[in-house]
Amino acid sequence: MSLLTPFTTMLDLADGVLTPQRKLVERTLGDMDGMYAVSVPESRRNEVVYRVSEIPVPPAEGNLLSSTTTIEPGTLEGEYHMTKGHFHAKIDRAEIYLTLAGEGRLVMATEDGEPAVEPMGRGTISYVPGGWAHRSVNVGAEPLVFLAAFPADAGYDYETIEEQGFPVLVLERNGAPEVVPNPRYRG
Ligand code: PAN
Ligand code: ZN
Repeated sequence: MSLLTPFTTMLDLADGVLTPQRKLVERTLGDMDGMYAVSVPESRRNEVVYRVSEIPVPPAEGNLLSSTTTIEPGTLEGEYHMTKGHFHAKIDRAEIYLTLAGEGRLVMATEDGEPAVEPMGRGTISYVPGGWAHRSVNVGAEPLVFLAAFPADAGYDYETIEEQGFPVLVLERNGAPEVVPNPRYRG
């Protein structure tokens, strides 16, 4: 068995920035066209919605992958800024989110279309069991920052969510978050 060398990363608890920064993915509203209830206007396509900084390790069984996500506050016509959301390619792989800053909702769904919504806030540890697609939503006025840890062989299945959506949406109604059925859900 070949061993990895132990290593350390610094995390800024307020904004999720990792030092050294190894792998950074930025998602704009344009990257997410078709995932919100309304289509993304040309004028907002380049707006960054969230950043994911990963601490890469080989995707082997037994390794642990970790990453921070920082979601900027805001909405697209009342639908809060959110991640794309995914099942894990190895669908039974679970995940833990530790929220560091901000206020959010963790929207989850099974393949059968059963929804679950859990609160995210500084100090919450969210457990995403295997078999549940997951998307995080920033419902606050500040960036939502969380650390994720999951098996390195989990992989990502984005296609299912791109095709079906989630069974519920988190919308801003009278300044507060409300969870409503997604009329466009095709599960
Ligand atoms: C997280 C997510 C991250 C971004 O690290 O990958 O929050 O969300 P999307 O991957 O859905 O764009 C995680 O759940 N990893 O498994
Ligand atoms: Zn995941």
